[in-house]
Amino acid sequence: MGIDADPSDLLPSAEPVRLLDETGTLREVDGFPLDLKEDDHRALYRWMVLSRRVDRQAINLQRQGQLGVYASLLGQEAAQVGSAYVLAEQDWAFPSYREMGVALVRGVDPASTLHLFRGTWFADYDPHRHNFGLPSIPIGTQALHAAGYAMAAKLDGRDLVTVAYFGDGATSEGDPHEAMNFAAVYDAACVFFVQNNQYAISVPLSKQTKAPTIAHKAIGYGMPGYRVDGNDVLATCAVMRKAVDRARNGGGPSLVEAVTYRMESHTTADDAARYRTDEELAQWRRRDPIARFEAFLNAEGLLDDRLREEIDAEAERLATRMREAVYDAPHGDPMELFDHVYVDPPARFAEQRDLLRRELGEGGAPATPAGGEREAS
Ligand SMILES: Cc1ncc(C[n+]2csc(CCOP(=O)(O)OP(=O)(O)O)c2C)c(N)n1
Repeated sequence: MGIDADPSDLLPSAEPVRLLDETGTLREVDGFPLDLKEDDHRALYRWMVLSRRVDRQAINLQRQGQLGVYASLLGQEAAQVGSAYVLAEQDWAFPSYREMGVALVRGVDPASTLHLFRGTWFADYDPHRHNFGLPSIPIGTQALHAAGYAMAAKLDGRDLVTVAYFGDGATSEGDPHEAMNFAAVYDAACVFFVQNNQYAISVPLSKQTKAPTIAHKAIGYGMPGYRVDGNDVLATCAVMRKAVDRARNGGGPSLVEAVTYRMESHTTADDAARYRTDEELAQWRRRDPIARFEAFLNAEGLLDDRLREEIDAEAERLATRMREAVYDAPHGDPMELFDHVYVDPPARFAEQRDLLRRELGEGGAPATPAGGEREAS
């Protein structure tokens, strides 16, 4: 930003950018042009339907005892697909644990993301093949990865943009703050994409921040903040296109707040009925991102029964592959927990490894821990 620039240019619009109203009618907005062809519309629809199906499959696998836990994206399909769709092949996405839709668009086999949730292995895909980072469970840490990667890419003269995906709750943590500050100071080609799904587990947004909106925080870092209707896939594409182009052209980072809603519980281990009302849920159900886009496609004559059937059949094939890959997948050797952690393990680390080895016993099955031997944790 030049010294004469008006800081208020960094502020988000009063209302989230929205191109499709709740009935699916398109109204273009100045400053956020759509550069999508008919095939792009069909592709966006396809990715959203596939995302919803693989998400449902993952929940079912957890309910069948095949996954330890799973974090659903239901309701966030437009935010995830729209934001990932505008990325170029060389760009990088750094996800949290909720980004199955982004994974799909980056070409990651959804089955391979599930080993994390089963506990068989961290992940079964090569991040460098898809430019899609490993899921971060510690909240917000991936923002640092995205900022650092973009800073390093700039030093190396590589043309790429990184996107950090995190939630509204993560904005209360230190890591996203440090990431946004450094990215801005170093003009890193990084977009911070916040899916504001209204809750951090049971903590509502009102208890998360006193800022008028999450996007307003951007001005504090000296970067533009955009606010978009995250249940509108076209608006998400248009806003992300602006932020990504800006980063690619050397304009530095931006913060994009996609206003959306998590329709499921936080994870399969949570019961959202304890802190949300039926009225609130019904209100957001009316803003369903797929139904809204489908209404638009129908009105434009871009969707027919044949295409719908093709996409549904592809979704079923994906779901079948997920079941086959995950069902009763063998667990690895628990001792691997200690591999690749230290070059020179400290003594305490070696003691813990020996303790686990003793607990597992000869056959690999966990032995009953001997009371005196277990360390307090
Ligand atoms: C560093 C850290 N602190 C706390 C947690 C526990 N935790 C798991 S999910 C979560 C809420 C995250 O909410 P948000 O960032 O809004 O993302 P969402 O899950 O809604 O997508 C918390 C606090 C954690 N995983 N990592």
